[in-house]
Amino acid sequence: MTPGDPVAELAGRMKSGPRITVLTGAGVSAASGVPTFRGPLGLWRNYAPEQLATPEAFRRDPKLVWEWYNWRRELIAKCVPNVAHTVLAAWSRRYPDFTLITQNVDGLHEKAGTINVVRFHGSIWEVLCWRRCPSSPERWWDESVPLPNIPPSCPYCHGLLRPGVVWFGESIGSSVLDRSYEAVKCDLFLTVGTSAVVHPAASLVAEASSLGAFTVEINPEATPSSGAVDLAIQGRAEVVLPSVESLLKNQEFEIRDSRS
Ligand code: BV8
Repeated sequence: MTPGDPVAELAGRMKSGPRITVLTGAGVSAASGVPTFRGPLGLWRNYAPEQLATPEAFRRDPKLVWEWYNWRRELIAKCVPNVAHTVLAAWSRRYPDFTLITQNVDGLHEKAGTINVVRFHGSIWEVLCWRRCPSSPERWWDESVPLPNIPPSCPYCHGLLRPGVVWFGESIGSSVLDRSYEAVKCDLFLTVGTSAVVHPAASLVAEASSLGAFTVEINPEATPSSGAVDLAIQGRAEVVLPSVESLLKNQEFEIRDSRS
């Protein structure tokens, strides 16, 4: 461990088996081939996500919005978790008090075997009736690729379906917020692969810090959080996370693996 090496510092803080909470964004899925929102590939037919991921856009043109989601579902269905996902999945099973809060809707953390995932913005693989018809469940899983019809119909009332994600201008689910605000009471808070511009997800780092967590950012670029965290590691998730893991492995320490 060279002194001043941020990767070694992070590994050093993990070896005691602290309470760990990780917040992830689109950057964690970049190596899997899922385009990030605000990167060069973030546009679809020249629309920015903020123009399509809203109830107003859906009300105005449900077909266009579903074409965007269908395109993303088809793309994501071909993607597999990358080593950043698999390292986080291993940590979720190794550390007794570990929570992963993801802004991503792609489901790759769950596909990698991560447990205790909080889906802060929902899932692209869930749907619900747009008008919440009384005979339909609150939401349900639908992995059909491509969608049989665009826009898809509710099988219970034959009205519109909507994607099971949180749109701009919509509130985060109360149980998701409760779990997240419980999880920020931790020793170590990592924010990985997020531009930290979407709230309230972006505020979780400051919340954790105010409660005494040591905060770490992993991102190849600076973000609005970079100046506020205790340790900013400039690098890609699929490089930094395995580097931390290999240091942890070489230090031959055992955390009570209560979840094997
Ligand atoms: C709400 C689901 C109450 C849909 C998404 C306070 C301040 C300012 C604004 C607001 C505020 N409070 C509320 C707002 C409004 C709004 C908001 O935040 N707007 C922003 C744009 C200014 N927030 C809301 O509306 C939220 N609701 O607050 O409810 C309310 C109600 C009414 C009115 C007001 C408030 C709901 C927001 C949820 C929106 N839904 N997604 C879908 O996916 O289709 S957000 C969308 O952005 C995705 O979920 C995404 O995860 C999220 C954040 O983006 P990132 O994940 O960070 O991705 P991005 O591309 O931006 O960045 C990628 C990063 O990765 C970069 O930093 C890059 O450097 C890095 N990277 C690249 N490669 C790698 C890498 N990192 C590591 N390794 C690599 N290899």
